[in-house]
Amino acid sequence: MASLPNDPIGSDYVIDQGWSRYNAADHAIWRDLFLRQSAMLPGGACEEFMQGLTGLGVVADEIPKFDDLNAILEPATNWTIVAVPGLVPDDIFFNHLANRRFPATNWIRRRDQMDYLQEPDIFHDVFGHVPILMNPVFADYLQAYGRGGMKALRLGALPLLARLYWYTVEFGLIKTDQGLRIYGAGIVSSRGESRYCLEDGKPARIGFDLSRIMRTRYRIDDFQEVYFVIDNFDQLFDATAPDFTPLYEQVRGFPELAPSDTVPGDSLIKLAR
Ligand code: HBI
Ligand code: FE
Repeated sequence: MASLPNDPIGSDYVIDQGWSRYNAADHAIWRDLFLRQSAMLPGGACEEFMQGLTGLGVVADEIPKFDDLNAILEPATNWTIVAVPGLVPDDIFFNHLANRRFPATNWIRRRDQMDYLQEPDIFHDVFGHVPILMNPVFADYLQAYGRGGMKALRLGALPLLARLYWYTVEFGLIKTDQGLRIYGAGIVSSRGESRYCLEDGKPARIGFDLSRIMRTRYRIDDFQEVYFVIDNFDQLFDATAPDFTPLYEQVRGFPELAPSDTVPGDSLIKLAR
């Protein structure tokens, strides 16, 4: 079906990045965000993220052009970045992921939003999410998540599946021989939380457990009170490969957990001191 003549977006919400419309102030905001987050990356972000960032050639100088990123990303893992105007409806979002397209917001935050903003902007989406898509296993995981999302919508299970996205794609930690490292985009793009999640004694860090994650509410207005830690990306992909239909039923039979709750069976990970 053809889109309406006055519909500038299209049914998939994809727009042109409009790179030439960024001004010097926009590029300067990108640069300042990039520089302060880069300072945290050594000893903070996981190796897969670092390799992705370097491999993509994302730098401080200016807001990246999606076409340039795609020229590297697509041959690497068959993902592409498409520009969208902001949050898109769930079904649209999942359809993009299921087709290995990452919808990235095309606008950048204002100076007074350097530390916090409620919606994703291009810095969160490109600096936070895209580098890890250079990793083949994570790339397959995010596609599987998109397929699972379309199914969860049909089953009325989106709130449960959204917790998996939150506690992995956005706020995931990974165990390495050098200690805990970050792979979640929400952390890696946040100045405060990138230190807090690895160093602060307050939040719990719990070994990855799919049904435990689906029972756990999350907060969007403050640093997390719990992080879930994977051993490696294969664990993430393998755990989420099966059909979730019976799991949703099982999880609905258990009480929900607050982010601050711990329960018997949690594998609590202590910080090395
Ligand atoms: N749209 N652009 C964009 N980015 C997201 O992360 C996003 C979205 N729409 C819906 C959505 N996320 C949620 O469905 C998931 O986080 C579960
Ligand atoms: Fe995000």
